Amino acid sequence: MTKLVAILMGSDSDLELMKGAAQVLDQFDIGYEINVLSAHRTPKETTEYVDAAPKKGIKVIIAGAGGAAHLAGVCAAHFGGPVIGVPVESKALKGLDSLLSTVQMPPGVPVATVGINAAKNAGLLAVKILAASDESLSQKLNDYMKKQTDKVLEKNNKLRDLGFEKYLKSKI
Ligand code: RP5
Repeated sequence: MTKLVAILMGSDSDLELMKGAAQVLDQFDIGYEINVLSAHRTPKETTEYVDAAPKKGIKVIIAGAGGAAHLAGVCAAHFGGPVIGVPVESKALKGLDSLLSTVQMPPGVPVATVGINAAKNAGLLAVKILAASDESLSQKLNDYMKKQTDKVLEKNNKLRDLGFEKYLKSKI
């Protein structure tokens, strides 16, 4: 399977969260590589990896890091394609540091930043980017979105039928 997405993270401590992006890509049968590479602890290896990515066929990079989270920014500085940044929740500042470090890029070097810990959304955003030039993937995405809508409408019907008290009890 061609690997179209690179998932990077600053530490293996990010993996439990970042696997959410991989799981979404699995759902859509999109090939990916997954690596621990840090903007600060492995700067040389990180830039070498990102520089080599286009030749391997990588179209989108998802980069998750916490604290002084510069990984997505470094990727965006070296990669011509879209970079999606995942700010990973930090202990000291609950991820606000990660969010600001990831999202506040200088003009000319964009990082599409998702919410704190929103690895699943990063995966979905990668799918959407790839679906823009892939009709069959676009169809799969439409089906996925429709299922999501149907689930909410089903819950709403149940809420209307039962009333809120019975509905909440039925969820326990
Ligand atoms: C960042 O520092 C990583 O992305 C991680 O979120 C955070 C803590 O890393 P570890 O000390 O757990 O390796 O670089």
